[in-house]
Amino acid sequence: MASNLKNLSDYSDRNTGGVENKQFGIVVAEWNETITGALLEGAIETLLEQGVKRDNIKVHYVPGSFELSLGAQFLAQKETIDAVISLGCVIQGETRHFDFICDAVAQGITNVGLKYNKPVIFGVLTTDTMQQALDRAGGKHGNKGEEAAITAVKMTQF
Ligand code: DLZ
Repeated sequence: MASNLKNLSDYSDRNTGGVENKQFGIVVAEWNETITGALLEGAIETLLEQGVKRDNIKVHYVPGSFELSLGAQFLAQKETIDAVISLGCVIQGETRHFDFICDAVAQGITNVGLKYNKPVIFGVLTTDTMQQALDRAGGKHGNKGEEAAITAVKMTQF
């Protein structure tokens, strides 16, 4: 599995430098908020560890992951924002909602990044079960919010 080979959380204790004056927008889905709250905590902690100033981290909430693309666009269009981190958690249910939401948010976030020529990071868990989500939100597979934050920092240094 790819995540066994490379886990971006491994970078979180290495200060990548050069981010003191960078501004990060974080858009967070309220759906599955236990999980997305943990992702948010991991992302903020990591940005601070990397040297980002707290005042330079703007957090905004949207109802569900489907709304992340538009939320990300609202942030990306601001000239002051250097990178956007999108955090959500979609858990497979009995209906096809999962497929539609996952496809839409992955495509939507990609489009926002390309449209505004800015990093827009996909920090969305797409899991079969709540346990798999917990495992990736501070559990045995780390915290994907931290990975999203590291990815954002690295992309601002491109
Ligand atoms: C409707 C819905 C469902 C069924 N499941 C999730 C989910 O697992 N994770 C998530 O973030 N959002 C879910 N939503 C809400 C949609 O993302 C969206 O907010 C609504 O369809 C309204 O557009």
